[in-house]
Amino acid sequence: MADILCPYCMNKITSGSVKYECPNCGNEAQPSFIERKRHMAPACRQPGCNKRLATVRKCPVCDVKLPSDILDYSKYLRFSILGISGAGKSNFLTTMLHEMRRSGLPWVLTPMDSDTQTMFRDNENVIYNDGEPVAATPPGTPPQPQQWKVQDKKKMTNKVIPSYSLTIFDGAGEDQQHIDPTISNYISGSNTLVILIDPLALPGVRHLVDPDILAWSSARNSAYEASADLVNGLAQYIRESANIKTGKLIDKDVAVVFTKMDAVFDSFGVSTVTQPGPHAVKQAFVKADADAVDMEIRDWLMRQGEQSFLDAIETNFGKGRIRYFGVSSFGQPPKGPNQLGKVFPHRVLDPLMWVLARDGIVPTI
Ligand SMILES: Nc1nc2c(ncn2[C@@H]2O[C@H](COP(=O)(O)OP(=O)(O)OP(=O)(O)O)[C@@H](O)[C@H]2O)c(=O)[nH]1
Ligand SMILES: [Mg+2]
Ligand SMILES: [Zn+2]
Ligand SMILES: [Zn+2]
Repeated sequence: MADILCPYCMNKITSGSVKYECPNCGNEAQPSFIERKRHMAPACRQPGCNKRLATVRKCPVCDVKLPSDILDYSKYLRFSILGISGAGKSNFLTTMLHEMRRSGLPWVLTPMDSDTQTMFRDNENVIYNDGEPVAATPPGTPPQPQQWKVQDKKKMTNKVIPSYSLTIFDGAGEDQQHIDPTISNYISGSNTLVILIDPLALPGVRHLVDPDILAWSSARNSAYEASADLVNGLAQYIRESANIKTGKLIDKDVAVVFTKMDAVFDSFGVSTVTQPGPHAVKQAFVKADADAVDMEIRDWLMRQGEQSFLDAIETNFGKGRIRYFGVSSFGQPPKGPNQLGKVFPHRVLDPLMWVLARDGIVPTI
């Protein structure tokens, strides 16, 4: 069976350890061997409950109520958005989910719980109706896991649609002094990390950008003296979270995603990364396109004197497991402080399509 993590505390759950509770009397009910095997709710044997089914499933570690279909997903995907404060995580997450939902792709995304639905709707309204960027996440907010269900309409057989659970954390990586134990479990259990980098925080890049656009695109002054410090800080956070010794490579696939690309498009000239991504149209992860983008971003960093950024990524994550992406959540720079022009997200689906392709859900062509 697929390896399940509790969506709330990220501890491992198996079909043998999940707790069943009676919705009538609140007592725990023990399933039989067969019931366990078939993920069936056991009957409550308390007097007065009349063998009513104990349908409430709870996490054996944190005791929180689990989605009722938690044992039925074919795969558990983890998409964690890591990045320092102001990197553009919340705006990226919102536009990525919005695009995925309206793209007409056969992978249908639905919120698994009401918190996820509310959080997404509120942020979506801010960007698409109010024309403003999502506000900075208040410091100290515990990172909340968003729970999405991904259903693969293309692989429907006998009226059964394969479903995957997708957990997304917005907020990991900010507070490098205090590692959140939930995120820690999550990062340890993720094969792929998605690291968001604000290109405007890199000293070699800032000078390319108009001062107004720079001001409207940075929540706080997030400039770094040296780009290697930014990477090393994030890598240290990942090491502490996932218990990886200093000096040892972080053995995971990594998407390094440059946000706010609209502010630096001019310095790319004629290129692939400034063109819309082809993955949604092709309903597949187009490897040649992603390879071209990866190359262009590496070249561009070199041209801006940012070899130290590339080196810092390589010394922490190794050579072969990194892929660079370039996205813009808004598609063009803001028009003023807290004021967006028309929003047409650029390539925001690329990293997600890669992650889904890694898990064999989206085909690679
Ligand atoms: N030009 C431009 N600016 C962007 C883009 N995405 C985000 N920004 C700006 O970057 C700032 C930070 O974005 P957020 O999404 O709040 O970043 P975050 O990583 O969630 O930051 P915290 O919540 O503070 O940790 C905001 O002022 C946005 O206006 C983009 O695609 N283009
Ligand atoms: Mg945020
Ligand atoms: Zn009962
Ligand atoms: Zn739990």
